[in-house]
Amino acid sequence: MDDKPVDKDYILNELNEIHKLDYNYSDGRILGSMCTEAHPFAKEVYCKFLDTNLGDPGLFKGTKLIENKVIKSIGELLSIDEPYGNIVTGGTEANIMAMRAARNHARKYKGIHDGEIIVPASAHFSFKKAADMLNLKIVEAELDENYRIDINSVKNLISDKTVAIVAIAGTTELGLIDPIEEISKIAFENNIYFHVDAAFGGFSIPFLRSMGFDLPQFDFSLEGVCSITVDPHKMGLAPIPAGGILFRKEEYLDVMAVDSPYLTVKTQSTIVGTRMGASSAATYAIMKYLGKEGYSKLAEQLMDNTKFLKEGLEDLGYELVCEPELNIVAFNHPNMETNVLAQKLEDLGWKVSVSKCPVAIRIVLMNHIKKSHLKELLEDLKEII
Ligand code: 0PR
Repeated sequence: MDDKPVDKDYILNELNEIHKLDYNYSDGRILGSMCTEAHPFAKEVYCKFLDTNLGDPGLFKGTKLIENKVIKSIGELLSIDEPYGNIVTGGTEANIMAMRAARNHARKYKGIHDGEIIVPASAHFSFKKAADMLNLKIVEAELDENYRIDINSVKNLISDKTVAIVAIAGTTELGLIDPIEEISKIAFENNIYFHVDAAFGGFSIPFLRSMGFDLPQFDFSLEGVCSITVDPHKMGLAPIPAGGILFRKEEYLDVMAVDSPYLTVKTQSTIVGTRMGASSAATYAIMKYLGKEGYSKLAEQLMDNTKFLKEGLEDLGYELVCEPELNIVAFNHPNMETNVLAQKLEDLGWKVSVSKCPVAIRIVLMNHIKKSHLKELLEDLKEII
């Protein structure tokens, strides 16, 4: 640290220089991100609430009210009238909270102390962190030939130690939706906590479904679903950080509550103590500002771009890994190693992402990737093939 104060302009210049090392969403070259540039209005509201702290909600009663309202609005999208939950830092924290609720619930009501969680092979790595932190064992369910969780594999893995089953609505690598209705039935019949990770799909599937897209049910309308992760900072156009965790019942928050003696509230169920109210305010603002109409338009437009890319790739002779269900396209060259293709694209300035299961180039068609960028990408891919 400097001994003496430094001039603002000097600091800003220095920071601007360093900031230039970052890629910009607006260049349309970031192909593998589930985040995108937040809506300007959401950013404006975020700044207004920067100092609010939901770790001590008695001091920020207004902001706490906003968090409750956001959770209720998201709940409405997910077919539940009275959800319980929080706006957290992202999908990772949301998934950790869900696994903590499941573990504590099973410990309290079933006496399970060395719990297992059944998680599809396609699950995001946040479940590995959750299992490690919560001392749970991950039991990996196989995928079927279409890269969705295999229902029989889940059935076979259920044991006396199972504290949770997880399924995904919008997988990280391929954007696929697991057969959540079927898994919900199995979980319900076996009285096992069922968590749906809709970090990516939660802000698009409800809108696409109401527009007539043929997508399966994934939300609280299925009686086995106990909690859902849904991230405003992915498809919700809210600024980072903004994740969402919604629970069906208050008891799932209660089993995580610890005493918080000197605060304005007696207990706290979140993992984080001091936590941002700005994320709730910004999410509230953008959801209200865009409305169902705005999100539907966005989701539809991104699906349109997805179709455009998919068809362009097929016309050029590239091989798609699966039929895209949401706005992710994964593909390979007919006879070039994926990593070689990825390197060629990197050399041409594209920031690509390679999926592991199966190995493929994976493009997440977020709002910053416009049709003009896709046309340029297809031109480059034409040269390569
Ligand atoms: N659940 C699913 C289904 C996810 O895809 C992700 C993140 C998470 C949970 C965890 O969310 P947070 O990262 O908010 O904690 N999926 C992407 C990933 O980690 C997110 C991402 C975002 C990747 C931006 C790249 C990137 O540039 O792979």
